[in-house]
Amino acid sequence: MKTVLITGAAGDIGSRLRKLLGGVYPHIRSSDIRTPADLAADEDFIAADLADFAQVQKVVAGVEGIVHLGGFSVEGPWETIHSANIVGCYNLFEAARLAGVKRVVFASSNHATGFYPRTQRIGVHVTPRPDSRYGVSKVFGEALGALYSDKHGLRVTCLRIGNVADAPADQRRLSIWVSPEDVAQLVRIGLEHSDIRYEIFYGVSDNAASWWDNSNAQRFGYKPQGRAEDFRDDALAAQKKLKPDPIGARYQGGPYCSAEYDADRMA
Ligand code: 15L
Repeated sequence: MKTVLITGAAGDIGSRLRKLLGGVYPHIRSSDIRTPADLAADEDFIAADLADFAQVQKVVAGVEGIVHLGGFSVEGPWETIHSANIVGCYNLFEAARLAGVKRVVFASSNHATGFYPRTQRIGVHVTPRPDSRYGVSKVFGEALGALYSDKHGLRVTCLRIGNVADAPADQRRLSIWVSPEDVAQLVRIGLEHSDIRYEIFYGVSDNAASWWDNSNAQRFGYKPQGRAEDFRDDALAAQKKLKPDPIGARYQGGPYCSAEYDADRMA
């Protein structure tokens, strides 16, 4: 893997991965709709709007692998999600196919399955239960990845990312937190492991309170180093300062579930 493209390179995960993967692959190209604030003079950066197919084609030309973090990374209005995450994701996979790209690692999200209750441990083969328009767009991306893998031979890895941060920010994050280094490890498996065809992994560290069975990632050699438990006291102290969210507290997706929630009205 000589040339790897990182989309969404100006975002938090993109900025971390540009650094963590910088010494791993000979050439990292990065792209985003906006220029990263910390862009170094020697970085190969091409600005592009994912909703514009011609711009996406320029960005993917000549790369072997793509880490697709680009798009809208939280819940938003349908027009925004549609353009950045539905049209944008389609453009990315289609441009990759036309350019002969070999592998894509797609940043899916825990919000693809956010409406599973916290009392249920889930693996990667569960029916999607998205908790937001954003979560629906991640289910769409996972489905596109399967299509491009099965029909066109692209090797695709979908990472259902929990929450990437230096430390878990609250009680929910004690279950879903993933260290930046562990995300980089998962990305490398997606870009390098010879047996990858189409796989889904949870992007989560070695958390005692995890809701996810990540044995599929372990099968490919994933050995998470981060442990949310090490930050337990701080996370629980931060939780005490948050407004109670009884609906969010029931479900894995937390506030993404309680936002706009009115299902009880139908009961
Ligand atoms: C996500 O998918 C978001 O990109 C991130 O900003 C967090 O909201 C995270 O989920 C989370 O669930 O904490």
